[in-house]
Amino acid sequence: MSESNLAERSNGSEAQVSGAEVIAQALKAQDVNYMFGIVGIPVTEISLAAQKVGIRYVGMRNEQAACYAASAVGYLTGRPLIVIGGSSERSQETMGAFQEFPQVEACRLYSKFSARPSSVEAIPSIIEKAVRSSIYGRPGACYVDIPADFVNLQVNVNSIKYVECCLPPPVCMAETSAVCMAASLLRNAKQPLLIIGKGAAYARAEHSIRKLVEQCQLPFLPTPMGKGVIRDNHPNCVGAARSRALQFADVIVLFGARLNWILHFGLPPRYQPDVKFIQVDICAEELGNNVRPAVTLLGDINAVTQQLLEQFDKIPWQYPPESKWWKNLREKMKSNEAASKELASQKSLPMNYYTVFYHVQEQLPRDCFLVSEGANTMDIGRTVLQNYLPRHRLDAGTFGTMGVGLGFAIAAAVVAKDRNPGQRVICVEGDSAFGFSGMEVETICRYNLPIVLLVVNNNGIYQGLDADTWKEVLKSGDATTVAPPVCLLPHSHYEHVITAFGGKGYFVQTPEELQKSLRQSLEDLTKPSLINIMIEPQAMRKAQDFHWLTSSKI
Ligand SMILES: Cc1ncc(C[n+]2csc(CCOP(=O)(O)OP(=O)(O)O)c2C)c(N)n1
Ligand SMILES: [Mg+2]
Repeated sequence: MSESNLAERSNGSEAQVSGAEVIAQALKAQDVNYMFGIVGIPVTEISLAAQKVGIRYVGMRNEQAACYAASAVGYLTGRPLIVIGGSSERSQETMGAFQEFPQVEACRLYSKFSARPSSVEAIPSIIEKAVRSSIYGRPGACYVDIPADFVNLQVNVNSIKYVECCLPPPVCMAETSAVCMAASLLRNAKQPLLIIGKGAAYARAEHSIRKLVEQCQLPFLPTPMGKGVIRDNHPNCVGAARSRALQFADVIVLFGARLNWILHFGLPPRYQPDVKFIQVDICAEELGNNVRPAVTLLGDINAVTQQLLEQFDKIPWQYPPESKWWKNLREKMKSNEAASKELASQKSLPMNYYTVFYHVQEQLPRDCFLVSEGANTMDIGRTVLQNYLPRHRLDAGTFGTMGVGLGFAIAAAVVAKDRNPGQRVICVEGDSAFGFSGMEVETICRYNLPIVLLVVNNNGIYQGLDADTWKEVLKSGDATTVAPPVCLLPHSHYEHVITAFGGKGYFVQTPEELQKSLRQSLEDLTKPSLINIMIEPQAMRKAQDFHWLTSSKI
């Protein structure tokens, strides 16, 4: 309902408003503009009311995918995830009501704030608190529980007090003495390295970090979601020599990057035992995890980077571009890039991962959103596919959660449609990863979203079998006993999933077919496409300097 409608209906003191309308209006007041979900009793009216106040409602096929989509919108717009859950009626509590479950308690572990309003009148302030909690400090999800009987409860319109939109998160800066110490450590570093994490992307620190990199001529390495904060093809990006850079750096600045498994916990043998970390983070509890940092800079990453820049403005300093460290990194980048190119140029069929990604990279629009999930598909894709803009890469992230891809792609497409019509979303999926949320293809077609889905199909999880070997294996016994658990059905025609809903599907087996189908998909602005790319079922990653940290990938 628009505000003028609300005003009209509120003329008489008898005017009523429903709980659903209060929820919608309260969300709108907090500048929440997108809602993803699935309707059913008791939440259908909430989605209708949301549409009436101008919130875009995207009906998904699974709540999990809806949550992934909403979390991606949060990352892209700075308005994180609020989960609104319909729960059982208050009067039936403990009686075994329809879908009765301790939802508030269950969500508490996984969210920054989890609450059930005590009355319809309490909804606006609870929603304001949920939104505020989700964006202040380290961002995170919040849960608001709505008893079923609230949704259609009519209350006097004058009894509702909407809460003004919460203020943007306050910007906090690091201690000056710590900033001076960090600058001095960097000036004295022999082999410095900046690591740019997702926190830097979220903090929109791209301009200040790029300035620091260029002014001081420092090498930088993005984490998977930090890719694009500074473009991957920037001359100071040492992504192609990642292991070398981590292993030999003597001073490392972490910009919103956690020392978790993705960064090998900051420990030897992946790092020097005496490496000095300068940790820049908005979350105090993060500081000192796994390694005792040399300096901690607690604050907003953009503001803290500007503090560092002030130091280098006062007494200019540049890391020598002709240093041994730069030479060492450049050599390693060159040899790694040559090894990938060699794999990419292999002409044998079925194609390998590198061949596929090199052809995709050639046609990738520079401003596209790149979404990716899978194991080899995501890991190898990340090394070849370039990001040029901040917050334009969405992948399975720290948890490595399979199933996020289509929800992320839908979110990016919905945001792109609003902000930047014509912008495309390229969603690179392993065949297993695609299966987790495959039915969201219907959602993509229903809203006619500008998404090109690429399914990199090796017939399995990490690897699979070719059709003949699969047949042979099945001869030896029942499939549940003899089929390797990593295998999926060989030669699956995933492209039919999209043609079922009116999208365009392609089945490709050669580089030429891939090039052509990708060109056609990108040219076709009328409908979404899915390209099912058959690759060698046993194709693997090129040899790594270090084994994967986990003991086994199988
Ligand atoms: C929710 C969830 N379930 C299971 C896994 C375990 N897992 C890791 S990667 C992966 C799929 C990898 O296969 P695919 O997507 O086909 O990529 P490939 O390595 O074959 O290229 C699975 C199931 C996970 N990470 N997340
Ligand atoms: Mg696979």
